[in-house]
Amino acid sequence: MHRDELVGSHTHAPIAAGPGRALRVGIGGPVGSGKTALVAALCRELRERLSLAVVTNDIYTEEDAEFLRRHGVLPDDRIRAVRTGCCPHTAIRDDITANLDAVEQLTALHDPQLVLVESGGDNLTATFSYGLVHLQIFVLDVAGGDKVPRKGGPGVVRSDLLVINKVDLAPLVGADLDVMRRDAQRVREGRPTLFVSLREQPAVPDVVAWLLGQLVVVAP
Ligand SMILES: Nc1nc2c(ncn2[C@@H]2O[C@H](COP(=O)(O)OP(=O)(O)OP(=O)(O)O)[C@@H](O)[C@H]2O)c(=O)[nH]1
Ligand SMILES: [Mg+2]
Repeated sequence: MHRDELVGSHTHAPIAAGPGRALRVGIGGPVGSGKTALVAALCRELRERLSLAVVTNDIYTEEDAEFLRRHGVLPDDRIRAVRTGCCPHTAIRDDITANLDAVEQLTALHDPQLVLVESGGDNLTATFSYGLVHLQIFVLDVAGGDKVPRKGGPGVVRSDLLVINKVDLAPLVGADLDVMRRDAQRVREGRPTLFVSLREQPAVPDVVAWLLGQLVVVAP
């Protein structure tokens, strides 16, 4: 069992989450890197401490929302799906109306303190509009190869937290985690990176700690 490993430190002041105002966190990254697995883990770890809601984005289906409901990570009505019908990044960056509607509906129903918005799986160019989220987590996986962090892109370089998932697969795919750590540190200039295995350590304690460090809950 390995421990999550933090490289760098966060630079944002905590965001106040209170009545009518949730901290909104975008979770983006390539197809299959573990975004939904991370959303599920965060819901399981935080649902007793915070009022939570989730918005998922898929191109043609509601697959991710259905997965989260099937696994009971939150009550069904705290999970909303947006069908983007086009490049996933369009709905989180260019025309964010459908996502904002989903957040608004969840806010009206539950007044959540934290809303996780999962992007559809995309490439290294995808980012969230800051009109939609306050903070962005970008999820890569080791199986994509140890070259990926140095390829850069806005998610890899400027996300508030880079999560490099599936470290359990590193020996199987011949990925050198030291190379990934060095490249991530270089391109991210001090922004934090966490190496995790959602398979081996689903509680991802350091991601949870990082996220809790980003918000101050304001009493009603
Ligand atoms: N070995 C291993 N597999 C993992 C890990 N995390 C997630 N997976 C698996 O990777 C696959 C993809 O995970 P998802 O969470 O669906 O990935 P995603 O980024 O949400 O995928 P899209 O939304 O389709 O882009 C699933 O089969 C997960 O079980 C991990 O740490 N190790
Ligand atoms: Mg997903």
